[in-house]
Amino acid sequence: MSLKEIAAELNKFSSVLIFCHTRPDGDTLGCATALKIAIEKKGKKADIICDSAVPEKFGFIPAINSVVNNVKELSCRYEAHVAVDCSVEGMMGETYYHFVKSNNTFNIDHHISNSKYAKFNYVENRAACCEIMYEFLTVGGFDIDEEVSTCLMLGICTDTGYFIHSNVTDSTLFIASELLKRGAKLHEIGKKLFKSQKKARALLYADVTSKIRFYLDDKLAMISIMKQDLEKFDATSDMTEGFIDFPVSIEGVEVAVSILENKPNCYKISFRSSGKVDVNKVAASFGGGGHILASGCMINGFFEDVKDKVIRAVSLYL
Ligand SMILES: [Mn+2]
Repeated sequence: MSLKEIAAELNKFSSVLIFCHTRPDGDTLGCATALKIAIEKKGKKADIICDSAVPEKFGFIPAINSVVNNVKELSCRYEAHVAVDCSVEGMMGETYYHFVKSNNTFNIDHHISNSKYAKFNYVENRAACCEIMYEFLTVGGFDIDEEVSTCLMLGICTDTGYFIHSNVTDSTLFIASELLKRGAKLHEIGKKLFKSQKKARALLYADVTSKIRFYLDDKLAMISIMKQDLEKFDATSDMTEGFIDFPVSIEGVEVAVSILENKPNCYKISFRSSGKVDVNKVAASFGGGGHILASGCMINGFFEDVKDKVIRAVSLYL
């Protein structure tokens, strides 16, 4: 189905619940808030649900305070359920059990590994899901005002590392330009998200990067963040977003890996490739996925075993 046909399907409904992925980033939140505001402007009802708390740093984004974390907080039933930026059902966390309760499920995403779990699926390999959402709102006849533009710009900025990743295309810049024309707060996004951080994050970053390890002839650089590291600096796990950009920036490094302790013996692994290695395949070998240059998965086990498994998996693709 084309994006226009999917937009026409969604336009049939007057109440929509939007699902973000767990540990929400700027892209999933940007898509969700943009869609909510745009739907409400048509005089309809729209709400956003996300399994985990919204990081404080996104506080300046329009409608962000309306995101609920638990189905119990919802006041009504919704005719349609829309997942944004979720490549697989599991990315919605616990809220997935609620997602499937609707007969009208939508899946709008930009991960090539998307498992097409909804009734209406639109998946395209783009720099950010917010790029797709911009086109969705355009073909769906929604008003893209200043607030919506800022929300969409957020996802484009965060998923491209402020227009620096190799996923940036002419359409990324074209859409960013259109959003800027409509009043998107590009400078504020840059200042608040890329040029400012909490002291706890800075101290954690210094500590984590000082313990960087190299494997496979220095082609693999690895950082790890344990619960006790977070506690030491009074930091939260969402503060580690972007840490992996440092090891992957090192000359000669083909793959960077970040191992984040999620709970005892359960680790969230993030992969970044500097270009040659398809880390989507590496993550897929552990049941995860993502993009060619950025992917992730969860692995259970003791830290040393998890680390060894990751090194072995990466070595197969070097
Ligand atoms: Mn995304």
